[in-house]
Amino acid sequence: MILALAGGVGGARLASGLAQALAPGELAVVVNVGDDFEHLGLSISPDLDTVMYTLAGIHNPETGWGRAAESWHFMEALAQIGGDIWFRLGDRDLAVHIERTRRLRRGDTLSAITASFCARLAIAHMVLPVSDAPVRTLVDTGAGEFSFQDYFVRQRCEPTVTGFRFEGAAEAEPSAPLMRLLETGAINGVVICPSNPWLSVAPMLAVAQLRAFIESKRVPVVAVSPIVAGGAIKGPAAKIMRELGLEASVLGVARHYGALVDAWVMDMQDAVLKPAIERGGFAVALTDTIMSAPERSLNVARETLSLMRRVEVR
Ligand code: FO1
Repeated sequence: MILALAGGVGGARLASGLAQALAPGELAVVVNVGDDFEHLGLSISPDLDTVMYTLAGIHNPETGWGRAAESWHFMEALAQIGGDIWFRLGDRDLAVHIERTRRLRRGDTLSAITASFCARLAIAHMVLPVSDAPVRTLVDTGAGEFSFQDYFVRQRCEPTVTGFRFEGAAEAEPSAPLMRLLETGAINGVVICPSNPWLSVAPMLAVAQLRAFIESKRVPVVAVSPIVAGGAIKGPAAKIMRELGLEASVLGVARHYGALVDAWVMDMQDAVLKPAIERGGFAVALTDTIMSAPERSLNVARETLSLMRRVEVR
């Protein structure tokens, strides 16, 4: 079984490629919960929903988040009566937040709720929140500390980032189904998806048992670069790197993950950086990593799995 660590849009796209390449039972997608928050009395899990909608083929391809064929009557009616509309919840999407909130209140775990939704949406692979207990990303900036969605959506990632905190991570354990996978030796390899290393992957690696499993080097770890030609495909990864004084390139990301990763899938546009990555001791595959269509996601997934097999036999 392959364990794929995924955050938002980039993670969901590679997860959908891996889901096409692997048989049911061969893939578990571990998803960031650092973006989760309570809003309008509802429990919102944006990255879980992005992965779930993408794997079910009902995602909004323009925004990357939310559902396709969405309508916005709720938001319009909320605006009319002076409600909070900075975070947009579509009518269909709302059903998931309302039902998740109801089940959490009656005591179901986030992992059980996610499994149940995924089964109803005919998703054949496992989708696992990294933890059932809350982990909340807080962003330190020159303008003060923001909760994740406040920084990301309300402030449009404009404040200059100086650091991060993952509240709850020190106490959080892997969710029960993830713990079972880590303990049973079912995992043959780990894929770090091209999700934001600081905002999406770091909150997952802050869960000690998951990090320890990856660090134990029992299985090969392959990462797909979220930075192509000095920029992020989507989102603020390159901006954050520059603000933290790091080089916004695949090389900068490789230095950030260091020995946690064994091999890199990087974009052909960055071919000049391949020798520098290899000098760091990493195996490298060059391919077109822009996953703008399902067949492109499948190609990146196949390259990733084939690189993983090469690393395994080293
Ligand atoms: N991102 C935005 O930039 N603006 C929004 O209004 C917004 C609403 C939203 C609703 C449901 C959901 O699951 C995700 C939503 N996102 C929105 C994305 C969310 O902020 C994610 O945390 C980021 O995409 C990071 O992965």
